[in-house]
Amino acid sequence: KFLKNKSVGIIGCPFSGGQASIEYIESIIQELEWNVEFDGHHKLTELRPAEDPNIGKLKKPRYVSRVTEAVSKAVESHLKRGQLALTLGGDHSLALGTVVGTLSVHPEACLIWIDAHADINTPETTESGNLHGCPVSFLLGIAGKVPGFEWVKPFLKPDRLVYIGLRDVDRPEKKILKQLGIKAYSMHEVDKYGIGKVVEMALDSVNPKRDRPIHLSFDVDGLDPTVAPSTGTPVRGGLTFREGHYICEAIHNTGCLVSVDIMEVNVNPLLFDEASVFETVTIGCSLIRCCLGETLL
Ligand code: 4U7
Ligand code: MN
Ligand code: MN
Ligand code: MN
Repeated sequence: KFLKNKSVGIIGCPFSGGQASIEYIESIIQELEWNVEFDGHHKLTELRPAEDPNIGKLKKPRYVSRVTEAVSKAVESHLKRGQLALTLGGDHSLALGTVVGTLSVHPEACLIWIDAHADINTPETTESGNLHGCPVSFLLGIAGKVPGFEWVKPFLKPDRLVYIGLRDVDRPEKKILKQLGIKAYSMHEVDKYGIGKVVEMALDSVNPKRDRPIHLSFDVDGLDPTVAPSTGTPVRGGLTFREGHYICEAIHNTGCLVSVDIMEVNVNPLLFDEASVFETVTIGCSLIRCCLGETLL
């Protein structure tokens, strides 16, 4: 509905150890007869400032703000050319950039966030100071003023955001979700209703007429660690292999998908063994295929 042709622009974001094996992904997508534009991994480490002291509790604020701003421009440029924007990460703070990029081209877009975590801590509520736990608060405009992040606009409306897969939400995050009335389907609802019903309810809440562009931000830790082990903050009791794929298939079927993030895939051999990395990269690739319309039959 919103894309010009079967063309996908890949934005490779090796940031904080997150990388992805692009050659593999490219060949998968070509099998699907999508035209692939991949302009190489973005040289994000070059953006690291010489000095980057904490701002309040926030760690590496300047680095993150520069990287995410660059990523927002990359997403914007692919979308403006009518391509689907596919961002491979990397730290989930990158979604601050990808979502701003999507909203700047499609202000009507809604955001579907698949994650074990809500990533909605503010600079005040975060305990870890890690910005990958905060991107949603910046997107909603509730983060307050943090130097370097002035470029983060337009803001996302709370009723355009829905979560699936939550199971490790910090207490202050729960308060924010309640206060803003944000729709969230935790693993409890996935158990209770089944993934089919949950995805339908999620779409009904942010995209009732299926006429709004969709940005899907998929943190692989939304999946159970048994199927996506190489990720920094795994939490037991996650989405199964099929539940993850079903989400991508159903969202593809709306015809509204314009932008996809596959995030928190960590390929650092010092942190994870080869088999874990391979398994996680492989499931990432297969989620992408579903987002692009691969069907079982
Ligand atoms: B991810 C956490 F405290 N909430 O803020 C935090 F539990 O992008 C985790 O979803 C954040 O992987 C996880 O640091 C960020 C923590
Ligand atoms: Mn690009
Ligand atoms: Mn996340
Ligand atoms: Mn997470």
